[in-house]
Amino acid sequence: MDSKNVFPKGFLWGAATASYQVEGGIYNCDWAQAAAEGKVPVCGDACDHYNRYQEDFDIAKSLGHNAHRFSVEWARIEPREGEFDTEAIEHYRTVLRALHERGIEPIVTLWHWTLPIWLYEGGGVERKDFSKLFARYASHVVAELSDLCTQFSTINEPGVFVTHGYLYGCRPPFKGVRILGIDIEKDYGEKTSARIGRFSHIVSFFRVQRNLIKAHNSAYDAIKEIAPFVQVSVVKHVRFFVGNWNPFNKLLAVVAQYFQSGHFLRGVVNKLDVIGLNYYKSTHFGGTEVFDMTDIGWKVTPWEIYDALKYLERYKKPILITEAGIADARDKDRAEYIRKQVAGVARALEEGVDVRGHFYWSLLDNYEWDDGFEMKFGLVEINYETQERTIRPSAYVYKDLIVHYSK
Ligand code: IFM
Repeated sequence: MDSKNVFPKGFLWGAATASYQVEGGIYNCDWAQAAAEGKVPVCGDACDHYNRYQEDFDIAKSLGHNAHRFSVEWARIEPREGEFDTEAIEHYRTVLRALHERGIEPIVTLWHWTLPIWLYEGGGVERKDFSKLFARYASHVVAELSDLCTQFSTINEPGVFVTHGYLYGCRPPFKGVRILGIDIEKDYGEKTSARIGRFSHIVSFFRVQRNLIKAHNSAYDAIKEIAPFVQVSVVKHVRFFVGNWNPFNKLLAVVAQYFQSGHFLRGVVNKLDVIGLNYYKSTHFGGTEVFDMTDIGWKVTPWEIYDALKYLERYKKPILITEAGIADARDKDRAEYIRKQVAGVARALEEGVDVRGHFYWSLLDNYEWDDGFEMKFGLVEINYETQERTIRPSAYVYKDLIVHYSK
């Protein structure tokens, strides 16, 4: 390990989760409905984190984490349009207190993809008034929680939400795009028969893209009006694109980077205190290099988190790495992956990039959306039959890095 410590004092170290993927018992959202209709895998009890969060936070603390990112579930908080559930809010207040009791700083994501049924059936993100509905929900949550948490992210990975739901059509609302009889699909194959491929869905795709930008901006204003002291971020998945020596490939990389990340960020950059970076993969145009693959089929290039951070530097905002991780059921590559990833972050810090925290995805194995429970991203393995938690060896490697860099 490098002896020079470039990580600033107060750097946040931890892991992330998302409500639907870990809590269990959520049946009034679009994904639960899609599962009941056989369109996506059933989530059911997931990791039962809704009831076992104390045990899970004890584990996080034992692993040296001083911060934790999680999301609150819109369907629990606003189960009917305009009706806010006080018990759900009280639950999340208890969760926040449990983190504070362990000296763990929380960061809350307001919306990590799942929509309450009333909203989904009423048109979802395509609705004209989506941004108003989201801003009302976001400001309600912040009003209720901001005495216990001062870091809120509005939307998780807006780009992934819109491409999977409205281009590939493998996730709710399954609106795939078909052009001249050809389906635009996810690069590793379509997994659902629920997909409806139509040319007209291209209109929905652009409408949702626009509405997500509007929703973030409206939520930012609504939050700042009631709690100007909180830090508001958006969580952006940045896929790093690189072209080889060929000028055409270089140009392709610039254009792809703009459409994958730049377009959305340009739309929200004036209403952002912090940028959340989710980094998982890169695309090499024209390269011949062969890379190892993770269980989910993504190239193993953890060091390129450095390039993603350098790319985000242009927005001149502090950056939190809100997710970065590997699907690795046998835990054979995770330790090395984390080491290289953290080295990439250190390199960016050394060059002056303002990185404030690093959250590994994920604390626990969990429901990986249309891939169900097969993919294992967790520092902690979950036995879904017994709900037994087992800390993976790589989690201790992450702990050693945290201890080393927190000195
Ligand atoms: O599990 C997801 C998470 O919900 C959003 N970011 C990527 C993760 C791994 O695919």
